[in-house]
Amino acid sequence: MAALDLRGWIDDLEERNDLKRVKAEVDWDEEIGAITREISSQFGPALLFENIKGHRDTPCRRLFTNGTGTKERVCRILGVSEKNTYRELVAIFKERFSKPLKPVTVSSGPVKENIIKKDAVDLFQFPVPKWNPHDGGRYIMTSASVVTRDPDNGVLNAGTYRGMIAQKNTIGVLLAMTQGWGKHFSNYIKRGQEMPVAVVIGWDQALFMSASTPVNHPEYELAGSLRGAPVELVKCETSDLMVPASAEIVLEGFVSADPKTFEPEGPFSEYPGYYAGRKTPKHAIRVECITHRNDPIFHGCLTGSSPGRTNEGTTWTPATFSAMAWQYLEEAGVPNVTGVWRGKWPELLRVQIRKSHRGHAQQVANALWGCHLANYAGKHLIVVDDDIDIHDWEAIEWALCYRINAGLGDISTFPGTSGSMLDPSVPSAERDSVKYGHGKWTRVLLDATINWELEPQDQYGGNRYPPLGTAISPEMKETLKRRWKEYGF
Ligand SMILES: Cc1cc2nc3c(=O)[nH]c(=O)nc-3n(C[C@H](O)[C@H](O)[C@H](O)COP(=O)(O)O)c2cc1C
Ligand SMILES: [Mn+2]
Repeated sequence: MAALDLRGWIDDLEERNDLKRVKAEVDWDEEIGAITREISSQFGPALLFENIKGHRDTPCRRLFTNGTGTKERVCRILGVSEKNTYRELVAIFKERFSKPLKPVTVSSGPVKENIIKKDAVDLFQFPVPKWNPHDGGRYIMTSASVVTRDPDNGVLNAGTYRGMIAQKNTIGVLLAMTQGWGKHFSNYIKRGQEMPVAVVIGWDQALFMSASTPVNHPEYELAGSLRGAPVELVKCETSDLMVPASAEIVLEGFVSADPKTFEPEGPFSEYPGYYAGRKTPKHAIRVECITHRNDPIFHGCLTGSSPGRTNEGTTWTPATFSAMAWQYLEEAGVPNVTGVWRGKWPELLRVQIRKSHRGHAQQVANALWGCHLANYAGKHLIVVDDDIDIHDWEAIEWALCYRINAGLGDISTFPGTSGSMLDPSVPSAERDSVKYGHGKWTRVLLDATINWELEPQDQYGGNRYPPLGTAISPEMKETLKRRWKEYGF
């Protein structure tokens, strides 16, 4: 059974000896981030820091991180066997993401135990790390779920978006107009209104997972589906937004489109494994109210991974993104998709198809590049036939070598598309969230399926490709089996 809130999850981890309470005094300034980076890269335990410099007497004293840092923990959150492979986890996420579970409303909950308003709001009371040496400041929004409501149709969205403390009541954020809250923001701008937001810090990890995945249903409904129990929500104090009743901390605030309200944000160690963004004025959340549990636990996470280095999201974002990409392809009507896999970084997606028509791989590219998942994924797309194992890089490499002929149109590029603001291969002037709404990518399709312009050949039994030259005939296999010892092996 999945844990129902952050404390339930911490108890579960502790029972299984999968939690480390760090009682030594640690500094929020780089030290927490460095310890977490080491432990996370070793796929070590979840961490609860209990003695943070300067925070022994603040209302919030403790910080939890790395809660999703192993595949086994991810399985546990889903309530499935820890032995599941990533291929199986993609199928499990795909199934859960297709079955949204409506949240329920309750009148109150522990998140309302403390209510802090207006001038009493002071974000520096939370043990927020400066996670990495060159971060622009203390990033309070890393694993937080940012809740907004579409003013046109009332639907709630929850997304994981980064945000850095600017003043005691303001947070500079990276607001991409292509993301869930960006779409809502453009509807508030149209009405000339500020956008109410609620930042949920510390709850069931199922919400962290659904809010960090470009899903196609409201995240609360999918968090409910992932954990197998509906999310219980209470109303905010300053807006009609809804938040989990047993969340640790909720920051309620507003975002304005007026550049006079902007605050400095960036840089931050980002998912590509590089710092991204310059310290420039960006949209800001003006926090007007904080509600929190008694003795609240702050929740944050590292981001960024490079070869040999990881963060907790690396254990599940490949599976959640693959599951969603597969689902979007099915919704778009692309037939015979037999596998999807994303590795550590979202830029490269691999899709396996049972090819049924010329242009099938191009259809995959069109559908993926046009869906919500493409905002931060699929700059490069590799499509292979169903005899190539997409979880096996050697098999992919072989397909890239012998099933691609650029001269026959197997490589296509699509310039001028919207894409990640955080990709260092794009000139920084081209990825200004305030000016352009998002970044800019030239996308590439590597169609590594057998090209159907190649005519079937009689000499190959009517196939387009020759037989595998490394195969041994069944008759000879029998002979070898019979004589193997005789050969002296
Ligand atoms: C730790 C972490 C930080 C993230 N920060 C941002 C961010 O600052 N801006 C952004 O647009 N997406 C960010 N993302 C990616 C989004 O969470 C992801 O695209 C998700 O789909 C957003 O929800 P939405 O689809 O409802 O917009 C982050 C993801 C993670 C795991
Ligand atoms: Mn969304």
